[in-house]
This record gives sequence, C-alpha cells and structure tokens, in this order.
Amino acid sequence: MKRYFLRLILLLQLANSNAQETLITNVEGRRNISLNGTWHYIIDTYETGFYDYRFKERKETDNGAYWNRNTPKSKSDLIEHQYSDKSSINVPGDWNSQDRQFLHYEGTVWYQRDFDKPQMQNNDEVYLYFGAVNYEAHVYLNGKKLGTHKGGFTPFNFKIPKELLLEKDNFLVVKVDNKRHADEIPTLNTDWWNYGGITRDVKLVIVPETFISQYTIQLDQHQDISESIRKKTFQVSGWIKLNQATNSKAVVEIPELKFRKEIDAKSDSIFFSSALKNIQLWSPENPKLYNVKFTFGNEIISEKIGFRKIEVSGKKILLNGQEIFLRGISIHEEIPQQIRRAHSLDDAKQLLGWAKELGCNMVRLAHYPHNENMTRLADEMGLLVWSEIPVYWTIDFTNPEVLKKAKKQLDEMIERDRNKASIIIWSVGNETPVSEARTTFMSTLVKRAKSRDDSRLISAALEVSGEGNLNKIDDPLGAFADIVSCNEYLGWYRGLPNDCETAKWETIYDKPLFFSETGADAKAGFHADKLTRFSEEYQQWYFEEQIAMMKRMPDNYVGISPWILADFRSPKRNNPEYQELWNRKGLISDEGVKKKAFFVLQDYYKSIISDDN
Ligand code: GCB
Repeated sequence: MKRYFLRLILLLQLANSNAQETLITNVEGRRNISLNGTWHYIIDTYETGFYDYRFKERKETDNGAYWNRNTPKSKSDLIEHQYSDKSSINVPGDWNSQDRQFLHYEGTVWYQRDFDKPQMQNNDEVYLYFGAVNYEAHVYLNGKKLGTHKGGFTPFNFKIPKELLLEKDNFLVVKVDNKRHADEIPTLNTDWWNYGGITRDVKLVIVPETFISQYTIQLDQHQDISESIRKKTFQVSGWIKLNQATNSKAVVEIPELKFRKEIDAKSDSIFFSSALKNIQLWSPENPKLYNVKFTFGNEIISEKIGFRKIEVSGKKILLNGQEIFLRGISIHEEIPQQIRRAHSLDDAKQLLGWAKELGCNMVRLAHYPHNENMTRLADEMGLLVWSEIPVYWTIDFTNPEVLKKAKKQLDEMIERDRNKASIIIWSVGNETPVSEARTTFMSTLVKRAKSRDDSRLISAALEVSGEGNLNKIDDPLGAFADIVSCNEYLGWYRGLPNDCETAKWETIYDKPLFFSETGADAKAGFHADKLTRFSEEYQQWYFEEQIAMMKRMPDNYVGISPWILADFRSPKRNNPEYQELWNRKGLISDEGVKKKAFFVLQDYYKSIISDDN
C-alpha cells in the first residue's frame, strides 16, 4: 500500500512539473539533427541588442533588436549591427577559449545561425534542445521569442510552433549572458572559471504530436536484492510520461532479456512493473547495459540501461547487496591542456580514462552537472558517479526565489540522468556555511531529491568543525543526508601534513562517512624538499599523511574523492610563481603530466583492490 502511495506521489509530482516546458530526455536516442558547428556572434557588453537607448526591452519587431535579421533594403539604410562570417564561434564550446578577447569576458554575447526545416511527417513536432548554456539564455526564432532559461549546466528545450518554422533559412538567435549575480546559482563567488557560451550540444528533436517525454526503468527499490539474486528473478519497475493524455499503447522492450510489455497509455503518466529473469546486474566490474526500447506512435526511443541497486545499510554502502568502498576522484568539467570546458565524448574519454588509470571506481563530478557524455561513458566504463548542483558556498539561503532556482536545477539534473546506472549519489551542494536558514534550504533540497528519485543516495559536501587536533563532523545537514560527506584540508589550509598523525576524528552520525575532498597545490615540475609549498614533494607528502590517517578512520569510512584529477582554472588563484590563475591541486598538470602524488593515491587504490580480492 505504502509503495503505491509513493508511486502516486511521484506521478503527481511528474504531472506538476508540466507547468514549464517538460524536458525531453535522451535526445541522443531519438530522431535529432545537430545544430552544432560554426555560429555567428556579436559581443554586446551594453546589451544594445536587447534594450533601446532608454534602456527598455526592445519591441519584437524592432530592427535594432539583435534577434531580428537586419538586411539593408537600400544603400541609405542605417545598419548598426549584423551577423557576419568575420565573427564566428564554435558550438558547443565556451567562448573564453576561442578568442583572446573572451578570456575574462562576463556579459552578453549573441549567437546566430540559420537552419532548414528537417524532414518530417505531417503530425510531427520539432523541439529545439540545448545541452547547456552558461548562464542565462534567451532564444529567438525568426524574430519570435521561444523562451528563456537560467542555469549553466542543465539542459532545456522549447517547442517550435509549426507556423514559425520555414522551409529554408530559419533565423535562430540566442542571447547568452554569463554575468554572475548574488541571487543566482552559483552565486558571485566560486573557485572555478566562469566559462560563458553555448557550452553543450544544440539539436532539433523531432517527435510525434503525442510522445514520451521522459521515462524510467530500473530495479524496484523495495526488493531484497540478495534474495532476488538468489532466485535470479528481479522486480523491474518504471514509468513513462507523455506530453499529453491519449488513448493508445506504448511498448517497452528489452530484446536481450526477451522482455516485451504493452502499456495502456491513457493518461500522461503511466506506471509499470514486471518480474524479469536472469538480469546481469550493473557494477564497476561488470558494467552490463541492456538495450531498452520504448515505442510509441511512430517513435522508437532507445537507450542502453544498466540495472543495479544502491543502498545504505547501517554504516556501509551496498551495491547489489555487497559492501563497496568508493575509490574516487573529484573532476571539474575542463580540459586543462586546452584551457577550456570539456564537452565531447573524446573529452569524457580523456577525463574518465585518467580516473580509471588512477584506480578509481568512482568519480565526483564537481561542482555542477557535467555534460551527458560523461555520465553515459561512466555507465559504459563502470564508474560510479556523484552528481551535484552548483549550490556552492554562500548562496542567498534566505531568498525563496533562490530556492526555486536551486530546485529547478536539481530537477533538471535528475530528469536528464535518472536512467544512468552509474549515478549513485545526488549532491545538493558544497561547503554551505552552517546556519538555520541554510539547513532549512538544503534539507528542502534533500527531501526534494528523494521525492524525485528514491533509488539513489542523497548527500552534500560538508565542512569539518573542531579545535586543535580534534576534527568533528557535526554539521546539522548530516542528519538529512543518506551518507555524510565532508571536505577536509588538514595540512594545506591548516597546519602541515604531519598534523594528520595526531588528528582525531569524531562524527555524531552513525552513517557512512565519505571524504568528498582533500588536496594540496603543486606546480608540476617544481621540485624541492617536502616542506616547500607548491612543490610536488609537498603534495606527495600531503597525500602520504592523509592516506595513513584515512586508514585510522572510524569504521564508517566508506570512501574518498580527493581534490582533484587535474589542475583547473580559477580567478581566485593569484600566486604569480606557482598558480597564475590555476588551482594546482590536480594530480595531473595543465599539460597532462602526472605529478608524484598521482602515484601515491594510485598505490593506495591498488592496495584496496588487492585487499578486496
Ligand atoms: C574546496 C572547494 C573546492 C575548491 C577547493 C580548494 O573546499 O569545495 O571547490 O576548489 O576547496 O582548492 O580550495
């Protein structure tokens, strides 16, 4: 009964999320046309294309509005802006890395390209889909506004009204603004580069008039997984969500498992459940994915999906009923050798390949949802994933509007990736300073994440309190999390690495304890004695001491994701000798060279693997 009640709540919530344009998930697995490539741009520091000279938003038909095609009809016409091949930029990609003039730019840039109407049947609809735009996007087609979106790391889409779509030369314009604001998420202050632009794929997605916008299929969370493994029979459940109610049938199939189920698709959200035999469960050792097909109308959506159960049992994390230790690494979405945001599958292969080389079975994708290539590849490579929203440091916890923005980003993160077996943890934020307002804010997010998806663990990276050599984990937010995670820098921001030898650790929570960060800066190639800051030897020493300390942690210690895989850009790091706008805590340098500490952590992970065998 309780289970059905929970499902009902979930379906009601899905229906509610309809108010805004519903996110279409798995666009890769549908008919789509890429709008990636070369776009035109205009830098618009004063937002002249948006506001008139009285600083009022321009009228839709205003020739001075940068969303309108501005072609002179005669040589006497006054033209003060135009898109031109002289100013071209690649999409996807941040603007900062594409031209010197953009390196520190924060403001508005207009993007423009043309496209032709895709081939489609009469009743088909076309949606315009953006993987991510940092931060605020206003999207216009043929002079009409399709919509706006805020949030730099999550996808969104707009339906293109039929009457607006031309056979040829549709004039698509996106106003992109990456200015930071106190009431946005993230806020003014972050320790990473504020890369602007259309940073992820843009696509036209072609769907039938009535279509499945979102779906899920996974192991039913309420089964005793050890029992299911023993009986080789698993309860699998899921739902489909249609863009509108109808009276038809949908089909879910997993050919390899000889599973085929017809579902009555009468309402817009439909729940289904079945017992399936002989599923090979997904795990880092065997990242088995099944080809799953959802058919509705003339659309067949396919996705490779893995089945696994993640849960907490007392002080431990269990994957498929077995205790698991998380050998992790934190990663920013950046390719350091090219000083740019990562976005492609090749980029994901580089980053996750490095993590594998390090001996990881887990990655913390910090501090915002990374592009979908990362989570899709993690599914294939068998890397467990922590995925996070950029509720970072001192955001405005007392402002209900800010909470709404956080909820929206949380929903978009979960919706995009809910079928990825690799994702085991949703994190609602990082190092938020303890106060009543912030705990209310953050615990609201924890509860929301749970209500949206009860099949994963919810956490947030917390800070450590305590005095002298006592380190305490007692942040009140820990009470709401499934696993208590904390960032600690003993030996870098406080004391020296050998302070780890006498450090005592206490936690008031009888829950799994995860170290979501620890690290020290080192400039690759700078060698000195171990007491010299920024030397590779200091960082090596730091990791040796930290690892020795970790081995003495209380028995609820379930894993670690040190800070960080590779050096990354940060406007806050101004040591002219060693940093030069780089956070140097990478185990790999900005040139892709492994520092000494890389091998210290690698040895630790090797020793854990051999202990397990
Ligand atoms: C932290 C933050 C991370 C920073 C890191 C550092 O605690 O979570 O975003 O980059 O420390 O290097 O100070």
